[in-house]
Amino acid sequence: MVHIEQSMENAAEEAGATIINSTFHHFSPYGVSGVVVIQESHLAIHTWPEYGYASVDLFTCGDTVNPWVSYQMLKDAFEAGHGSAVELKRGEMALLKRRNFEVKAMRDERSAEDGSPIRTRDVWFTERDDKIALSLKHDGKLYDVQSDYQRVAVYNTQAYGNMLTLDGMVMTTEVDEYVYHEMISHVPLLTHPDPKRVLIIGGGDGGTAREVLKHKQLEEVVMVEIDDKVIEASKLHLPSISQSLDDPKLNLIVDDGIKYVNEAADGSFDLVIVDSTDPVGPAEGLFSVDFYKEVYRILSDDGIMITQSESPRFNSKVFKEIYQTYRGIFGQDKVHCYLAYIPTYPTGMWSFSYSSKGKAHPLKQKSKEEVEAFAQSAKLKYYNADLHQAAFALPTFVRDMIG
Ligand code: SPD
Repeated sequence: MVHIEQSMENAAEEAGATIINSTFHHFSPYGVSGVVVIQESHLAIHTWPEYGYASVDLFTCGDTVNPWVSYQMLKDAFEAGHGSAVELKRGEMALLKRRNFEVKAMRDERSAEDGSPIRTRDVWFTERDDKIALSLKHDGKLYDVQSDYQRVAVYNTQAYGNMLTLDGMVMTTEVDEYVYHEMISHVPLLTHPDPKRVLIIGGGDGGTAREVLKHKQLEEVVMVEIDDKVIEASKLHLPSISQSLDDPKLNLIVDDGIKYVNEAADGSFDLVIVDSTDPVGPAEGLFSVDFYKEVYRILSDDGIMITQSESPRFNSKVFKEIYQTYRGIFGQDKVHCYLAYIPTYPTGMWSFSYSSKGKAHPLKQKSKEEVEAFAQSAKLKYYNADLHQAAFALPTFVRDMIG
C-alpha cells in the first residue's frame, strides 16, 4: 500500500499539484482505495489486484496541473501492461458568472495573538513506513530537485522552521537540528584523548561540521558529501546550519565517501563521523561491513567511529544489525550506543553508535569543569556534562535489543 500511496503522491507533485493530505485504505485480503487531496482538487484510486486492474481519477481545476503527467507516472509506477484514459472537461466557462461575497475576516489563533497573516493552508509533509507516520504542517516547498542520487527538498514548516528532506525522509530542521549535531560531534571529541584529524562522511547540510569546528585544537577537518544538491539546498535555505561550509579550515570534498575512505591511508584520522541518511538509496553502502572495516583501518590507534544508528523503535532490524556488525569489527566491549531525543525523527528516539579502536571510552570525558566550560563558550543547547553520561544509560528494551 505504501508504494501505491507514494506513487499517487509523487504523481500529483510531478504534475505540478500541491498536496493537502492523503488517505488510503487497505482491504483484507487485498485491494486499496485512496484519495490524495490537492490544492487543485483530487486524485483517487481503487484497485482490483485479483484482475491486475486499477482505476484512477485525476481531477484538477485551473491550468497549473497537467494530469497527463500523473497518468504516465502511475502507468510506469504500477508497471501497467495496458492503460486507457478519457479526458472530460468539467463545467462550461460560458455559464460562469462571478458573484461578490461579503468576506468576513477569519483570524486563526496565532494571527489573533501577534497580528501575523491569516493561515488557511492545511498542507502536511508526512514521513511514514507502513505502520507509523510523522507529519509536519508546512507553508510550501522552498527547494525541490531530483539530484543524481535522491530527491532533495526543503519545506517551510510551521513548527520547526525550514526542513531538509531526502527522498521523503526528514534529515534536519532549523528548530531541533542542534540535538543531533551536538550529540554526534561533542560526545567523541570530548572523550578522545587528543583528537587532531576528523573525517565527516555525509553531513552535507553542514551542521556536524559547524559543531566539529568549535574544537579549536583540531588540525584537519575533512568532509566528504556525495550530493552537491544537498549542499546547495542547505546553503540557500538553512543558513544557520550550513554557516560553516565555507570555513577555510574545512576541507569540503564533493565525492563518494566510500571511495574516499577506501583510498585514505591507514591510521589517518582520529575520529570518523558517519553522518549518513537512512540506509536506503545512496547511503546503503554506508551501512555495509566492508565500509566499516575500511573505517577501522583508517582510524588512528585511539581512533573513534561515530555513526547515526537509526531509531530502535522505527528501524529495529537495522538498529540490531548495526551493533552486531560493529562489534564484529571493533570488538564486543568496544561498541556503545547512546540516545538523544529528536522530535522530528520517527518515534523521537534516535541512536548513535560510539566505537573505539583504542583507549577512548565514552564515559571517560574530560573533567566536568572543562566540559561545562566548553558547552557554555560554544553556546550549546542540548549537550552538557551530565547529559553526556546520561545518554549512555539505555532503556532496558534497547539494551536487550543489542545485547
Ligand atoms: N531519519 C533521519 C536520519 C538522520 C540522518 N542524518 C541527518 C543529517 C543531519 N546532518
